[in-house]
Amino acid sequence: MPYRTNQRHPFANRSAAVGLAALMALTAAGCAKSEDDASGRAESSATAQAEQKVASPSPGGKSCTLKAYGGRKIDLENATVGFSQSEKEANPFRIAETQSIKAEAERRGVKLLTANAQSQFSKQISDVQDLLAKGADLLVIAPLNSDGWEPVLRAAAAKKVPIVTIDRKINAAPCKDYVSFIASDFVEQGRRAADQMIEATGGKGKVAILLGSAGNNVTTERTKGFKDRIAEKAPGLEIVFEQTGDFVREKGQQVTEQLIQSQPDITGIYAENDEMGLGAVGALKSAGKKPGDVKIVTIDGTRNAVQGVVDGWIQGVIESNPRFGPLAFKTLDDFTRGEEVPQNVIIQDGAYDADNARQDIGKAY
Ligand code: GZL
Repeated sequence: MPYRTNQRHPFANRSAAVGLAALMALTAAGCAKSEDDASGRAESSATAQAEQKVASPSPGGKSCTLKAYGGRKIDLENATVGFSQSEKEANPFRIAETQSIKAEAERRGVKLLTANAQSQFSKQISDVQDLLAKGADLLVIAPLNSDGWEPVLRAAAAKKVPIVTIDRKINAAPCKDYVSFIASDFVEQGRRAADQMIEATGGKGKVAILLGSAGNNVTTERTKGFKDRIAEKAPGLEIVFEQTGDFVREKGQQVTEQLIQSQPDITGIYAENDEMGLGAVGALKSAGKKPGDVKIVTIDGTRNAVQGVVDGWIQGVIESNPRFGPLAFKTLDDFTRGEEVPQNVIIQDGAYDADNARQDIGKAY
């Protein structure tokens, strides 16, 4: 079974040209190999083949230019880019995301300043203020939360420093507070996870949801997509438990331990990221369960979770590709040269199940 993506016609509208340019840039950029100083792990050339591809460049086709944004002309080659990472690099999603940004900056010879908020929003706000103080001419932000960005937006606007946001959305005005937003379609990820859960359970039984952390669009959208799809396709699947595991493995394990006490006959667990899903596997192992006793579906596409599919503990993984480096820098490059960039770029994500996990694990991160 091929490595499947959420195929939609990628270039269906005016901004298709912009999206196509982004996609062509990705192809031209090739697959930057990179060493991750956080974990010292180099991405193999196989995984680099899973660089991001644009699915539909910008819903509604809106774009942004330097002129419309009101920025000053910047020569990217001589500029300093500041990158603000949200969560601690204990999660392979964050490690791969930071590694992709660093590798692309290095490949283009662009000076990069980085900061990591260690999953504390107040620190992310001060991190970005610090990057501005250190002279960042452009910012790439992976936001922890969707709200509370006003102080940063004001400070960046005062210095005419353009912002590109990746992964999670900030609730602010495109082409005014930030230039462009590059991300997955998280509602679609939830829908596809529901399809995998329906397939694994035959559409009947009791399902628990390990929710992501509160205060960001990823958790709300992955939950919405999953619930809507279950209601639409499998009314015989009852959602009997929802609790946050904060996107971390330890909490995913703790919550699952409570779950199997309160719901000993649970049929399936939908974990809104791999780390919590792997925590659930740990709890099930400790409780003496066997692979497949409880059907688990997760989202991210990390190496450990895909191995869990190979081993039968996890039935499906929907990819959330964190390799934003090429697209983020392509956006910065076009924007600073006065070209149109899409206000929203949605990337394609793959999926893994028992049919393709073993052959496609090289694409995991
Ligand atoms: C999704 C990203 C999520 C990952 C989690 O794009 O924001 O945050 O799915 C991470 O692993 O914590």
